[in-house]
Amino acid sequence: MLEKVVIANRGEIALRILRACHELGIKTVAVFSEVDREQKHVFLADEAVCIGPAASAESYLNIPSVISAAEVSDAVAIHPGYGFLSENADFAERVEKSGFIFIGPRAETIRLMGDKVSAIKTMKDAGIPCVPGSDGPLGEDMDEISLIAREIGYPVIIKASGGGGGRGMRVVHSEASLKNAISMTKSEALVAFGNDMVYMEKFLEHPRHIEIQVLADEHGNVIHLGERDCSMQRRHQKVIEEAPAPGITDAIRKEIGNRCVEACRAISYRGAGTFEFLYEDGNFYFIEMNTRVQVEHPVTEMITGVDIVKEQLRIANSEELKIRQKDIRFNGHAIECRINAEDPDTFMPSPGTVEHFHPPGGPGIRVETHVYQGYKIPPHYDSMIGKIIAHSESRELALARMKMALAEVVIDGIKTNIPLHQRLIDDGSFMAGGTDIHYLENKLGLK
Ligand code: MV4
Repeated sequence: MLEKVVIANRGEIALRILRACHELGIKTVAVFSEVDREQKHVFLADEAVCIGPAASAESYLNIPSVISAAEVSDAVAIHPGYGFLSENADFAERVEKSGFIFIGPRAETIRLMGDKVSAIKTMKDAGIPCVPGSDGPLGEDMDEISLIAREIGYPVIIKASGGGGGRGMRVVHSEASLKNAISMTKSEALVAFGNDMVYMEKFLEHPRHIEIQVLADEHGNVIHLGERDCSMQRRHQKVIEEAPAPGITDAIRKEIGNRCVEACRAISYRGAGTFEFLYEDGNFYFIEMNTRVQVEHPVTEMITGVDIVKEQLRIANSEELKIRQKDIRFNGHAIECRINAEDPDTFMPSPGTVEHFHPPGGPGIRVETHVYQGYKIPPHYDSMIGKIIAHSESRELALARMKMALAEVVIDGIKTNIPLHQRLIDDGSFMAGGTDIHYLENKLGLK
């Protein structure tokens, strides 16, 4: 097995990775910023290295600092978690050039998927259904572009190739506003991503966000672990995720899952990955691929029994996947609520000291958090402080377990979004299942 791994992240995912490493007998090196010494995983790691000041740009995003931590600790590999450097192809490349294993796909795969035009082209060629669109970057010829838009039919959406996750997009409802929308998106993209390439897609008005989890080893073995529904979101921040997605039958799952597996084979994908789709009127439309472990991976783990982070570590150790597709069974239903240190009404961050903390428990309840009583949540990072996952044999029972878990939690000293989760878990439409990506924002707007 890998001897020693640097955990290049913080918070709940750093703790999650540490637990997986220790289960596999791997030594861990925590890296932390000056305000992060008191984190739970820093105490539990075999070694810990301070990599710089509180500002992410000078610590968790500082490539030389993170690589130095691997050098001084004699580690063999670096796990990037999610966010920060996890999808930075230059980081992956420099990790490997420095003689360490990057726990994730090859740098060229990350680069390919980071550029959305090349990601979509690659996936379309590999047999993945995509949104009708320009099939490549938009050029200079407005007559040609107008023609494409007319063929697709309005509304269309202009997206920056360097964007993703909701950054750099503009919906266009008519030909009159097309030219201006393109030039605005291009100039914003140039500033934000250093690249003004844009492309066009049909704008789907009421889709759900459904994603497929895959695992691939470097020997050509690939499996899918089914789908997650992540439609419950606000401003591109997911709030609740679940698996399986309501209404997705075994036959549909098999069809789209196998296509993702085939696409991974076609590009010699390695590691854990997620195909993001918009799902509307019974059809899947690929939009992006994530080349990292995701926040919501536990819902998939609960229904499949597969430990995705341990699989990432084994794959990075050049092992063959031991699990075959025919061995994967989808068992029951899992729901995850992301707990944020924020005002439940204004969504403003609420950092501070956790004065009292009582996590929920009982059958089918899993808590992923680095928070403990007395822990001081710093204001410098994302407000997500943990996740509650409820698993049961049916969606209805998983919801009932989540409702109890949310009632049990005590977190004093800071504000959290738990009251929002309590409203959502009791919302008639959410209880029925299958709400679209606009549901939460509409509900909050009507309030
Ligand atoms: C879309 C779309 C509708 N039609 N593309 C937003 C995030 C990025 N991953 C892609 N996004 C969207 N792309 C077409 N052709 C609607 C969205 C979208 C969205 C997608 C997933 C989850 C939440 C969303 C919220 C608003 C818009």
